[in-house]
Amino acid sequence: MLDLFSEEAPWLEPLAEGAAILRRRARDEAAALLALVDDIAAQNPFHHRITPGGHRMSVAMTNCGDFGWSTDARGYQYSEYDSVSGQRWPAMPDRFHQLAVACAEEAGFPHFQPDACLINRYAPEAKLSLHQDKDEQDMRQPIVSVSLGLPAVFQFGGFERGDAVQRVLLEHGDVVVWGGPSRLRYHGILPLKAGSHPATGAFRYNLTFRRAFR
Ligand code: MD3
Ligand code: FE
Repeated sequence: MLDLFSEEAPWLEPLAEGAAILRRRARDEAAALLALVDDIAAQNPFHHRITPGGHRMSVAMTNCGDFGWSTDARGYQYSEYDSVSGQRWPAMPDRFHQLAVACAEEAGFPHFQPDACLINRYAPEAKLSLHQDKDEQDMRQPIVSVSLGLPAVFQFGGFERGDAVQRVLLEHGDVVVWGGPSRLRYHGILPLKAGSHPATGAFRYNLTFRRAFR
């Protein structure tokens, strides 16, 4: 019988070699994660960075952890200090670290110890153009991504910018783990469609856990 009120348990969806979606994996703890995002943003507000090419990013960012990722006129880098505030990044909450380690392990990466967490905030129309994440030292380490709030269409392609892309909808509580041969795939987010989510209102948040330095 069709049960409209069933709460499905999380499930693993293989995406490509080394990549998997843990559907709804973070849903039950989403409210706690979002409260921690608020604490972090109270210490280090979301900020639209300017790329080396002079473009203001439509995605607003902050970080937590020993290192934070940012971009400015100098390029793209991980650093201990935020160049905007001059301060260290807020500490990575234990709950964030534990979730990232558990999800990496469930996807087949048992030794992941993130030292950086980039937090992206998308308002309607915000997007992230196709790019590779290659500012980390050790490409054997995966990246763990947690999506919260409004859904977004994620694109992932191959190893060259012009390769064909696949589209996947990422929804509230979905976790994606990218490692192995998928670690250097091109990927991006299409412009966010306006909406209202009970947990995040007009926004989508994405946490990406990384190992920046060996
Ligand atoms: C595939 N963030 O911050 S998460 C980024 O939803 C980033 O905000 C997107 O791409 C977002 O760099 C996508 C999914 C993701 C994250 C890292 C990856 C996919 C990835 C690294 C390699 C390959
Ligand atoms: Fe990325």
